[in-house]
Amino acid sequence: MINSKIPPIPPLTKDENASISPISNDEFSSPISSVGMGKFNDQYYMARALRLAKKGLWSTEPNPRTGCVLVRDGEIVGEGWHQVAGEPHAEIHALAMAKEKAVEATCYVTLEPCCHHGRTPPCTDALIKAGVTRVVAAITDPNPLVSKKGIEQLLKAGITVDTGILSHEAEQLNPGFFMRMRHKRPYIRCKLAMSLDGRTAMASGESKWITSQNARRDVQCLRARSSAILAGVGTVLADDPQLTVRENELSCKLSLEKPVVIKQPLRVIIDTHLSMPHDARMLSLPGQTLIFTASYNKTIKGILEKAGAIVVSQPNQEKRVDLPVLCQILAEEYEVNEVQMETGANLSGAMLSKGLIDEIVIYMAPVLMGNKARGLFNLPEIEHLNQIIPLSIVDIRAIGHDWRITAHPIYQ
Ligand code: AOF
Ligand code: ZN
Repeated sequence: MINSKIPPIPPLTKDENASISPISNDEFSSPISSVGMGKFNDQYYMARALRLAKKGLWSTEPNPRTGCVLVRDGEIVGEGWHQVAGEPHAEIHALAMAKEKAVEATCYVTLEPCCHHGRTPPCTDALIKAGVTRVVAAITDPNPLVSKKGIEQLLKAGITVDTGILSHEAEQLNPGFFMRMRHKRPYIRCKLAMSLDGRTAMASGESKWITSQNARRDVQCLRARSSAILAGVGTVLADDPQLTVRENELSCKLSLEKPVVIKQPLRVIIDTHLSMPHDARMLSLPGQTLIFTASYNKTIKGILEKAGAIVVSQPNQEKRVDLPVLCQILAEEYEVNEVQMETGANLSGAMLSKGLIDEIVIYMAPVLMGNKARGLFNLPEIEHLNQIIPLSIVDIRAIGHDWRITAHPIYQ
């Protein structure tokens, strides 16, 4: 029986669900453990821990979204989720709820418990001290400070540890954290709006409002889960965009338990020649703007820095911004997990041809723009069919009158 004192997790709303990266068809492919088979098995409790973890979609970065459920004698005695970096981890919330009932309980947690002193003390110590006898972790932590060491500590303390339950889902919930820890770069999602005939802007560059307001509200949710938004200076010069998350425009509910000021994603502008206007609207908005340039012009750099921007000169041999290095800097110096690209066809094409785009989210509006209009990705190097980039489509759904297609490029 589930303890009636534990409030049920409210189901995700349709919109909340839609803004979470789709889970593939093999959602329930992880093995079911022979331990804990009864009315509710390990998978059941881990699925619940994952649902709790999803509540942290908007707020935990740079930390991973993590959930925890404590079960004793078939009864849920505590549960929690990591809400904000610097605050207690999921296990600590669950232990606080369970109090003495944590003794001899099983802890279901979506990530290997940490064993290091970061912004908070180690969860392994807290679990050992509380008398938990079994830990089921969906997946090992890719953070080298923790990886497998958390499990080792628990085993040393005589705790039974099982892993591999819904591990795929636990990783999918944290694509940026896993990418940053494993490959020292963020997970990059490229958002595009296009007509039914695959055009994204008129020949003049005019491109505002191809899709409906519903789609734009959905984009706000993707922004809200991102650590950074990437755009080219051309977009700044044409539209003077804000590139912010605006709470009143979100179609999803942020599942925060207390009122907090929304953390604005870092705004990253690629600006080869430093043509960013010093009075660009985003420079006076909450949040930070980071300009990557190939220029070393100290005077303009000084003006932009005075206007509030951080300017990083990072040219490659062709005197353009070095995109792979930019990604590495975002991960290593700014702890950026997920990047949302909102760029034109040139930058989108350049990022794609360097294999730097992990996910493409296309909003397709029921309009035709004609063949003079611009395409999605400028890829001049593609001339033959054997060079085309295949996509694996993982989700298609209607967003108002538009369609949203989510796909992963398959780089050969
Ligand atoms: C857990 N449970 O809920 C989370 C974990 O600076 P700190 O103390 O917040 O530690 C951050 C690291 O802890 C993070 O990089 C990741 O390795 C782990 N996250 N671990 O046991 C949690 N969020
Ligand atoms: Zn921890």
